[in-house]
Amino acid sequence: MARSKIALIGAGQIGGTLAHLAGLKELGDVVLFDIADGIPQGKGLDIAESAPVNGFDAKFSGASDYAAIEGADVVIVTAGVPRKPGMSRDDLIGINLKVMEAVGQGIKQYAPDAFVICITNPLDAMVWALQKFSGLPPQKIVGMAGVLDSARFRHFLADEFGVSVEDVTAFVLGGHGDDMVPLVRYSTVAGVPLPDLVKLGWTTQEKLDAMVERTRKGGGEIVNLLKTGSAFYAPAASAIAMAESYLRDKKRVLPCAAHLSGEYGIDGLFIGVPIVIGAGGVERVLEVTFNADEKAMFDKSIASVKGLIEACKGINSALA
Ligand code: A3D
Repeated sequence: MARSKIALIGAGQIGGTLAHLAGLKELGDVVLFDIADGIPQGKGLDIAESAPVNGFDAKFSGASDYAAIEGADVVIVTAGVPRKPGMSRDDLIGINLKVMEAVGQGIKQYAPDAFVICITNPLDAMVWALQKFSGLPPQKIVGMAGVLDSARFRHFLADEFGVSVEDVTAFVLGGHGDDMVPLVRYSTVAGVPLPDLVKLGWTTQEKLDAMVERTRKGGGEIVNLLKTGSAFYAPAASAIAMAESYLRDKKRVLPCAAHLSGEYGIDGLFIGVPIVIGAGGVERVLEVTFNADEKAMFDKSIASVKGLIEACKGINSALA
């Protein structure tokens, strides 16, 4: 069987890390695409030269012409600009919306059958716009945010409890903004929900609340430390987990920004919810029930996403 083809649109910090991880996991041959000529070619060659040492077989190439992504099975989009200290994700909307238009046209022309994972911020609006520009079926395009936000929460929890990250599950839903919704009731250590662990004295409610808040601001914490860009190792690892679930038909249940058609009472938006990713793309949306507090947080997050969509429509009349 021929190797899968993975196209990475954007060969910056996340794009380069994605290429390296795709190689280490032997997910397929990788094409890096970027408008900055030389960067995708250079990173591709550098990673190819690491393959003999790490013992993986895959081809890596760099390009600045969309024809190179032709026939890709998976496309992961990081093209655009990241935030700098003092910026919110929403400040990126004007520049990155234009980038999504170009990327959408490239995908439409050369990789209309791909499973597309968007990472560019502001995530929930950019994946919505990319679906419109590319014309992809909604079940073949998702946004990466929930896996990352949940991983941040899992890291904080595992650290607090002194247990393996493997035994901590967490769900962070809603939009990928500071009002994202970490669902404490649905997050567990080996199946034991966090509220029960508070009762057992494993942590206090105050500490748990602080970890929830740190998760919400997790992206900003890294931006403030790096000063020149945003997180890239954990975002890349998260998108690779999603790509792997599609390419290997693993049917993992992952929180992702998926197109909703009535689920959660939402129609036509991409919102972070648990989905099953398999060979069919988004194969199923898992609808969890919310209590009143969770519903209020979710609704607030949805309102923010709707505001961003309206802003996109205001910038580009083709989206209205
Ligand atoms: P960076 O290292 O700047 O890479 C972006 C790359 O995109 C650069 O190499 C640019 O040359 C390239 N680029 C710009 N315009 C185009 C274009 N029209 N076509 C092709 N390539 C282009 O950024 P990064 O990799 O750190 O981050 C990429 C994006 O991911 C940013 O928008 C971040 O805000 C976003 N991000 C999202 C998350 C989520 O959890 C959703 C997390 C971290 C970063």
